[in-house]
Amino acid sequence: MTLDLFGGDDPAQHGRVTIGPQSVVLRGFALPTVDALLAGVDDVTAQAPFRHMETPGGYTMSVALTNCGDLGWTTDARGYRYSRIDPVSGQPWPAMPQAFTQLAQDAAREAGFPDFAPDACLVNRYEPGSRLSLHQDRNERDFNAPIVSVSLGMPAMFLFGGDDRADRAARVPLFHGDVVVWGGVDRLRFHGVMPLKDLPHPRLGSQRINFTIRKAG
Ligand code: MD6
Ligand code: FE
Repeated sequence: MTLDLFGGDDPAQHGRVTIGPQSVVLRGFALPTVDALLAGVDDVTAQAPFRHMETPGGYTMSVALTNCGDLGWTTDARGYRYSRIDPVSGQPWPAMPQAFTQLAQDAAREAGFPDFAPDACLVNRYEPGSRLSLHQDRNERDFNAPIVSVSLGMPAMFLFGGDDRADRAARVPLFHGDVVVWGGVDRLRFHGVMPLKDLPHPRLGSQRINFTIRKAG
């Protein structure tokens, strides 16, 4: 067993880690298509650059984000919502790269969700110190669909809690190429990301990219 917990591409970490009744980490599942996924991220961010959004509570998020697909998640002083239009450009969000849709459907099937038809993808960029406080993803219309989450670049400590904010959260390290799928009874569990350490990744340097593929509409 390797102790290289933050090494990223170590095949010894590959496999399937069950984190809930309908939640699984697929270690390294995205590695075979990482070139296409990163090209997709470049395409998307060329059209809809990463930005730091404001929360309804008046904080600026430490995570920078953008979207692709028919619907994109946004937050501002008026609240959280999905919209078809990027409020920065006034244009529709960039199309979902085929590599994202394919990976999401493959991972969802692997996790027991065979008919996943995503229409939205939220792309997050973390720098050292960026964090995401405990939250539920509940702006989507249909909680029957799972969410597929892809991690690239620096490792992060993911917090996977319960249905109540106060429930104890498990700590799940996520590495370059890992894919998390959760849905069903786990769909509304609280979760977050601890402040990122600066452990530069050979390919992406001092950043972590996470994108979550969803059915929002
Ligand atoms: C992240 N992920 O990993 C943040 N939400 O950077 C999420 O907030 C998330 O990974 C819903 C489903 C899967 C996720
Ligand atoms: Fe989330």
